[in-house]
Amino acid sequence: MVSLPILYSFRRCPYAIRARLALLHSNSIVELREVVLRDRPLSLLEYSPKGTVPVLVLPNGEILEESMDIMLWCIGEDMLIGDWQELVELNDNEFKGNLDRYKYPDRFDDVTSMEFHRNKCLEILNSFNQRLDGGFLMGNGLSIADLVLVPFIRQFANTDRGWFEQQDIPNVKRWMDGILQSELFISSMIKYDQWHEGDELTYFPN
Ligand SMILES: N[C@@H](CCC(=O)N[C@@H](CS)C(=O)NCC(=O)O)C(=O)O
Repeated sequence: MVSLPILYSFRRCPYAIRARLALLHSNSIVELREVVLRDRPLSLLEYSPKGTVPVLVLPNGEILEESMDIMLWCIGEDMLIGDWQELVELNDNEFKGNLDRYKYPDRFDDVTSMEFHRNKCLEILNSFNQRLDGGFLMGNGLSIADLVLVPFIRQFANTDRGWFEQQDIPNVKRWMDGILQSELFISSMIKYDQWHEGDELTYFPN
């Protein structure tokens, strides 16, 4: 029997979502271990003491403990187009930092105001709105940038849906809705029970 890579994942985590999107897009099959963050399995911490998800354990023993490493391990070269690295950098630092302060203002002691951080994110989305004229972040086809960013922009939109809907960023909304309604995204969000040591194998996709 061929052993599969093992993915430690958490359904709602935007980093895990982007890893699952890349795995699905590249037709990879993995063993899925659904993690509950407050009850992390010992084996996850043994493979990756930092304890974040996603983590991919390869059959050769190599451990990928960053979502971008998992994406780059599986995604096709044809998806690596344009200035995607700059967008990942912008998303993972400035956008995510402001998103967290907008969504969880009580968790930080450097929060100016919820509106301030929401507006910082909106400024970034305004710039995306222009580049989304062609339909996708890198023009007229899906690329790694779309898969990397969409889970975070979804989280931003869902923080206050009523407010988000009032914003004048039609291309962003069309782009996001198109991806969220795609079979790829829907398959990435299928629910799995929490994994426990000794459970039967669960495949992703199943
Ligand atoms: N840089 C990491 C970030 C992963 C991450 O922060 N995941 C969150 C869940 S969304 C997590 O595991 N948090 C638990 C913790 O930080 O202890 C990646 O890209 O994989």
